[in-house]
Amino acid sequence: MTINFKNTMIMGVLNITPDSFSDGGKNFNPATAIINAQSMIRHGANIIDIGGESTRPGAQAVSTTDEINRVIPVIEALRQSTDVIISIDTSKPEVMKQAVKAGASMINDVSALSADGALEAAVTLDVEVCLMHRQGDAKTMQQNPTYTDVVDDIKSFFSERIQACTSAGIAKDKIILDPGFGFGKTLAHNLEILKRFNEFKSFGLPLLAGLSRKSMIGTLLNDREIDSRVIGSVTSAIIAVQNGANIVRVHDVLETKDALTILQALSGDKIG
Ligand code: YH5
Repeated sequence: MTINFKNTMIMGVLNITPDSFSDGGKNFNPATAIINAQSMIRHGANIIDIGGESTRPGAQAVSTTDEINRVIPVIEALRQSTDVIISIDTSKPEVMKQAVKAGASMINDVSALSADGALEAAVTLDVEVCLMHRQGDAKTMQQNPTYTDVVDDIKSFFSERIQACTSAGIAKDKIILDPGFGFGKTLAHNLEILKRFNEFKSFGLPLLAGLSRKSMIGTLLNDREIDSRVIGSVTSAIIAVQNGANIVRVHDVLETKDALTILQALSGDKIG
């Protein structure tokens, strides 16, 4: 399968961690992870985003070796059994290299290739890269996020990172942009980003939206617990697509696919 941004794509989340707060570490065993990935593919996922490090505030940092040992067997097994696009969710250059060697064709980096050696790794690997915006680091980002204008500030960040990538030798048409819902943003910031999502279209690049199960949905639904945020998550994904998102990163693939199918019937857009 190849990436075709004319169609809306579903990216299914596969966390290979013992402590993920969105899915409770259910994929820590590689065999279970593969079964869950195959089920997301059956349900309509076009991309599987595989991550071995939790972004949870205060989560244990994971060593490069541990991260590699978690994700590589799953990438290899999926590569052998499916033609789905495999995305590696990491900020570490060595993990990017091993993952692409094992069959990944996309890098999803919540730190937008800012680690030492990450830009260089992405140039050599010549795969799609998703640049996500984040204010602050995992520990501090929710303490007091501040912006002059949240959308304009994120657009300035995108300009700077696109420039850094293209100067390093990454082809512009390999870049995907993501404003990073929940990463150093208040509820008001997240809502403004969702409402004005279309403004990120000005770069002429594909846009990714990750809202699934996040705190903003829990807060809007009166502190709803994580596994009862499905309808809120699907609704948010649909709004993001209507406002210009090309890829939605979700935990609940079947439900999101159904909603996108209804939207497609109205708009004539293709899905997948
Ligand atoms: C994203 O938006 N997000 S990991 C907290 C939750 C539920 C889910 C409190 N990686 C993104 O999914 N990569 C993550 O409940 C991402 N864009 C991209 N590109 C956070 C997450 C989550 C956090």
